[in-house]
Amino acid sequence: MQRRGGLPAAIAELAGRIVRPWQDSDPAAVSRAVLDKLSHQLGVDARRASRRDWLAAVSLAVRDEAIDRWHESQRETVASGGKEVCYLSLEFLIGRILRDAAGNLGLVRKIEGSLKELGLGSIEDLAELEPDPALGNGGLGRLAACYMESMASVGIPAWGYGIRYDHGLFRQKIVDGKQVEEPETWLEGGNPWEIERLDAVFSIGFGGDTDATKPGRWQPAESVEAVAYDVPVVGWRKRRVNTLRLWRARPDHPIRLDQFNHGDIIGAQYDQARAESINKVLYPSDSTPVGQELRLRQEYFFTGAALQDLLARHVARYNDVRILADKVSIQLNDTHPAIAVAELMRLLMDVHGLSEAEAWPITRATISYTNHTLLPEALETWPVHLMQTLLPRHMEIIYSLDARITADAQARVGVTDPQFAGRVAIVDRHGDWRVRMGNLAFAGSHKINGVSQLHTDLMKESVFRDLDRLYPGRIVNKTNGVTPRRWLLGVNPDLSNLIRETIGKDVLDDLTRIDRLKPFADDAAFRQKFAAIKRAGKVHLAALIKDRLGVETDPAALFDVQIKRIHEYKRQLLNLLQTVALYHAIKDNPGADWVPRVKIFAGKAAPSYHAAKQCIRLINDVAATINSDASLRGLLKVAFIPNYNVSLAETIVPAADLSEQISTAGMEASGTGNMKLALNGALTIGTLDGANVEIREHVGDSDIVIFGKTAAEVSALRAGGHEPRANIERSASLKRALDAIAAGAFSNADRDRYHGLIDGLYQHDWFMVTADFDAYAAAQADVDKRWADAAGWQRSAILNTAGVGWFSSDRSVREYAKDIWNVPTN
Ligand code: 26Q
Repeated sequence: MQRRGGLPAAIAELAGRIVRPWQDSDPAAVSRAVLDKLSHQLGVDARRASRRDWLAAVSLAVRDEAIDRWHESQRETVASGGKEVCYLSLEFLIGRILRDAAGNLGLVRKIEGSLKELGLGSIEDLAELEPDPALGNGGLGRLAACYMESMASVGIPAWGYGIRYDHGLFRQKIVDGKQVEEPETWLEGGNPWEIERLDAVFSIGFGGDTDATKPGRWQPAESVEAVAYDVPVVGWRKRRVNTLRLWRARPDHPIRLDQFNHGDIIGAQYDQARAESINKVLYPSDSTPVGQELRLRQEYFFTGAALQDLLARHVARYNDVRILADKVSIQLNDTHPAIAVAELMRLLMDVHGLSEAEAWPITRATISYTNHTLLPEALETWPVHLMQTLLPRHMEIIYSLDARITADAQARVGVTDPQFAGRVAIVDRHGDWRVRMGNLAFAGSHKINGVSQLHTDLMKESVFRDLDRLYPGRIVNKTNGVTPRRWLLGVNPDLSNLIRETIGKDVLDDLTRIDRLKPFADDAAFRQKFAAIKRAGKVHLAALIKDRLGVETDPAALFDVQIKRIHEYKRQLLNLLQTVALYHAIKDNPGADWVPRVKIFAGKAAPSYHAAKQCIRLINDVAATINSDASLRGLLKVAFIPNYNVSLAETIVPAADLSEQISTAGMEASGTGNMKLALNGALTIGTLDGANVEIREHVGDSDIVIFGKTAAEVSALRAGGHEPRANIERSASLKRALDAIAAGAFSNADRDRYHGLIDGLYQHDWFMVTADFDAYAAAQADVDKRWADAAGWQRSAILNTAGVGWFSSDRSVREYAKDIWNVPTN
C-alpha cells in the first residue's frame, strides 16, 4: 500500500479534501456548518433551537477549525522531536472560551457574518450565554490559563494537566449583606469544548502495601480510573493549538452486581460515589490548609494520571526513559502537584526498572516548581500517617529522598549548625510528623521560581533560605504576566483597535511595542478618543451595577476598583475604612468640591474564613448606608458586585479608573489584576508589594500612586514596636471611622456585629491597617488632585497602558522557556 504522511494514499487524498467551512470562500459555508452541527451533532431542529443550542452549534463549528490546527501542531511536535512542557495545576481559570478561541483563530468577522445571516444577533450577546468554568480560586489558576494561551502563542508544545471538577468554585450570592455559597454547575448544559478520550485512561492506586518482591512493588488496596477530557488551547494567529487535559475519576468496576442483586442497591454503588467524589468539587481555599484526605487524593489523582500519560507518550515515541528530561519539562504550579517528585521516581524505578541513583537526576532535570505564596498557613504539609496510609510507596521514596537531602546538609553545614539538616528536611519531625511539600518540590526541581522580583528575594530570605544555601543557584525569578489577547483585545476591543490603528497591528504579537503609544499621551485628540472608550466601559459597568444591585452610579465619577479574593492581607478593610472616613468628611462639608467616586468591590471569601466574610458583610452594610444617604448628592457610592469570576472581571477591568493594589507589603506574591487594570488605562494606588514594584519601574514614578510601609518596615514593625492603638489615637479620621462602625452606625445599632473585627485592629493588627491608614488616605487625596486635572489624568492613564507591555505572559513564558525548560520559542 502506498503511504503519504504516514497515511494510506487513499485516506491522505480524502483527508486533504475534508470539509473546512472556515476556509471556504462561499460566505454561506459557515452558516451551513453551524446548521449542520445543530441538526446532526446536537440533534436539534432549527425551528426549536434555543439560544444556548445555537451557541453550542457555533462553538462546535469553531472547534472544528481549532481541531484541524490541533492535529497539525501534534504532528509538528512529533516530527521535530521537540520538547514538550507539561504544566501541572490544581486550578485552571480559563474563563469563557468561544470569544478567545475565535479571536485567536481569526474567525470573529466570519462568525459575525454568519450570526447576522442566521438572525442570531451579536457575537457578544451569544458568547455571554457560555458558562464561565470556575475551575480555580484566584491568581494561581488564572495565571495557568494565561500561560497556556501564551505557550500556544509563542509556539511551545504544551500540555496543561488538571482536574475536571463537576463543580468549580462556589457561586457567591449576597443575602442580607452576607456571602452565601451555592454550587456552581458549569457542566449542566454540556460542554462543547471538551473531547472525552476513552483511550486515555489510567489506573490510580491508593492505600495498600509495598512489597519489594512483587512486580511494581506497590500493591494498592483500592484504585480508580482517570479519564482524560481534552480542551483545545488556541494560540494567537493559530500559531499552535495545545491541549488542556482535565481528568475525571471513575470506579475501576461499574457496580458491585452481587451486592445489588442481594438488594443493597445503594451499597452496590458505594465505590462509584467514592471514586467520583475525587473530581466533585474544587476546594475553595486560597490560603488555609483544609487538611482533608480528599484533597490529597485529588492531588495524587491528577498528578499520577498526568505522569503516566506523559511517560506513555514519551516511551511510545522514544522508548527510552533515560532521555526524558530532553523531551519533557514538568512545571509544578505551586506545591499542589508536588507529589510528582515521588511519583516520577516511583514510575522510573518500579515500572521502568531504573535504580534510585539513576532516577534521581532524571527527575530533577525534568521537574521545576513555581512558588506562589509565602504565607505560612498556605505552605502545604501533610501528616506522615496520612501519606503513609494513602500513598505508602511514595512515603518510602520520600524518606529515601529525605535521607539524601539531610546527608547533603550534614556534609555542607552540619557541624556549624546542627539544626540545619532538620530545617531542609522533607519530613518535619517536630510534633506530629509532617511532609513539607515545599521542600519536596524544591528538592526534586532543578529550578524553583518566585513570581515577582520582590517575592523571589523574600523567598530566598524566608521559606527557602536554607535550601537556597544548600543548593545555590536553583532559585530564579519569573515575574508574572497576563495575556493581551484576553485582557486587552478580548475585554476592550475598542481600545485594542484604537491602539492598533495608532501604532500598528503588531502590538498583540509583541506587547512591548505598546510603548510606541507614549508620545500620544501628549496628543489631545488621542486623549479624547482614549477617554471616550474608557467612558463607554464605565457606562457598560454602570448598567451592570444598576441591573444587579439597583444602585445608580454616574459614569462621570471616578471608578475606584478592588477586585480580588477577599483576604485580610489584601486589605479590603483598609479601602473600606478610608471610604467611611471619606463619607464622614463629605457629610461634614457637603459644599466642598469633592471628586465623585464609586467604590467598587468584588471577590469571594473562603467559606471557612470568618474575618474575610465579615469584611464582605461590612462592605455591604456600609454600602447600604452610603448609597441611601441623599445628603451626599451621589458624590459617593459603594458597590459590592457578587460572584466575582473571570467574566465579571472582563466587564470591570475596562471600566476602572483606579486600581487598588494595597496589600501589606511582603505578602502579595505578585498580583496579576494589577497588570490587567493598568493595561486598560487604570492608575494604580498601591504598596511596594509583589509586581507593583516592577509596575512602578515600567510606568514611572509620576504615573502611579505608591504609599505605605515597605516589606522591610513591616517586618521590623512586627518584630517589635507596632502599636495599633497609638496609630488609631493619632489618626482622628481613622478613630472616627472605627468608632462609627463599633457604635453600630452601619449595622442598625448592632454593636456586636463588628466587635471582633475592630478589636483585632486594636489588639494586633497583623496586616498593618492602622500603620498604613494615614499614608493611604493621603495617597487617595493625591488621587483626587490628579483627577481634578482631567487632561493630566488621561495622560497618566495612557502612560499606564503604554508602560506595561513587559507584563505580557508571552514575555513570562519566553523566560521560562529559556531559563527553566530549555525549549525554543518563535
Ligand atoms: C494550600 C494548602 C492547602 C490547601 C490549599 C492551599 C492553597 C490553595 C490555593 C494555597 C494557595 C492557593 C492559591 C494561591 C494563589 O492564588 N496565589 C496567587 O498566585 C498569583 C499568581 O502567581 C499571584 O499573582 C498572587 O499574588 C498569589 O496570591
